[in-house]
Amino acid sequence: MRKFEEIVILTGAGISAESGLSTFRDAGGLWEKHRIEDVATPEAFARDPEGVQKFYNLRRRHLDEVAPNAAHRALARLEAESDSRVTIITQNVDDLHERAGSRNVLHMHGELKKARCLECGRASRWEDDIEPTSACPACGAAGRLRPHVVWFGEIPLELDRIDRLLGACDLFVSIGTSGAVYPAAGFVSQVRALGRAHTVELNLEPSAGSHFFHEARYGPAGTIVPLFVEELLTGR
Ligand code: BV8
Repeated sequence: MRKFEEIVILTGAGISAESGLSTFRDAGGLWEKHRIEDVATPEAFARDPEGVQKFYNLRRRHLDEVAPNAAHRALARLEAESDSRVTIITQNVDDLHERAGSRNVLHMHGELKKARCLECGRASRWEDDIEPTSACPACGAAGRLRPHVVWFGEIPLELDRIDRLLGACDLFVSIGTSGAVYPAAGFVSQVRALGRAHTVELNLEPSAGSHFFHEARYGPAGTIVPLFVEELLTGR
């Protein structure tokens, strides 16, 4: 394994599966009747704000009952011990990368533990349920808070910074994502088009974009990610 300078790691729901957080396939468990794309949308929030708030309140509460797994910890170890620059771009709205010790984390789809004010637009740290009467910590407006989460049809966060990271990386690793959701699913082909970076997929099974990767390893993230990180750090 050659020496890399700029490592960009894209993570999806699969990296948190062994921590006990549902991936989107079984998020249906919370919404057996709906597809996630139908309930995680601005239209769903306009139609049924209480229902959508409840979906996110349940998931935010559940975060306190789960812990990072060996895959999250391995990525934190890579950032701490490698002299390469390591950036995690996560599609996940959980806080498990941070709780494992990763510092350089970009949440392109937002975070369960933040609330965004429809009045002033500010996103504030938020640990509890968002209630109909909850007031914005920044401007005080009551009853105007939504989850700081990017829904289907909304533009992901920090796309300019992501573009720069993808343009500069010499190693792109995709972990635990089905490659079903854009623009995240298009990152690997964006990197390949530049012709510089080595690209690796670490997943339970081949994703929709597996053919774009130079290298792929399949198995549970909790097993294959620590092994991959060990190879990166020791060069063998
Ligand atoms: C946008 C926050 C415009 C919410 C999420 C038709 C064609 C192409 C695109 C579209 C289309 N129609 C609409 C679109 C656009 C749409 C989209 O892609 N739809 C899909 C469904 C077709 N995208 C959007 O709307 C995005 N916005 O396009 O704006 C734009 C874009 C750019 C520039 C200008 C304008 C916004 C999408 C964000 C939606 N919000 N999350 C919430 O969490 O509630 S998406 C949500 O699902 C996740 O964040 C994630 O991104 C996505 C997919 O989930 P994954 O993370 O991949 O998880 P999944 O369950 O799918 O897969 C799990 C994987 O893990 C599997 O592969 C499995 O094998 C593996 N696994 C399981 N266990 C393990 C494991 N791997 C390892 N170890 C294990 N133990």
